[in-house]
Amino acid sequence: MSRLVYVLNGPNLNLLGKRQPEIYGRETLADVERDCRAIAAELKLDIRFHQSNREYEIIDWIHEARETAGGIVINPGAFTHTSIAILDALNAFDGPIIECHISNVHKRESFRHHSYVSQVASGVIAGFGTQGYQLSLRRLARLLDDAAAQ
Ligand code: CA2
Repeated sequence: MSRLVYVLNGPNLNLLGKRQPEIYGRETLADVERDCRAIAAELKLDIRFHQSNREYEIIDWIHEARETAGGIVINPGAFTHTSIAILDALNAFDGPIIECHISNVHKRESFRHHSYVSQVASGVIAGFGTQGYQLSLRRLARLLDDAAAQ
């Protein structure tokens, strides 16, 4: 199985570290990408790291991942709670998917408590801050290792 992993980020995550630090922390998305690349090197994963405010772009990256990648880490942002289209795209992906949220969505407004993505995710992480991305990559590496050993 491919050790290429897509790390996908949804709307407004480009603002990370620039607003609402009490919820999302002070790290920017560039910091998150740097940390992901460092841990990916340790785990011998290759990563493609993307962010978009456009639903179709995220869907296109998921379709691309179908052809090339072994796994996906996705923080769909607010699309988590609204997008059947992203769910459908993820349903067509064969490898493990980790859903990652910076904040603890369950401690927040009730509209953040439901995720369309969770039903296709191997695992969900929320409330670990931006460290959640590193933990997601660790889990994905383990799942890819286990699948390779089967
Ligand atoms: O906790 C998360 O990671 C979320 O996916 C973030 C989304 C939110 O809609 C989800 O319910 C939970 C929002 C991302 C917005 O990111 C910002 C970062 C800094 C300033 C403003 C927005």
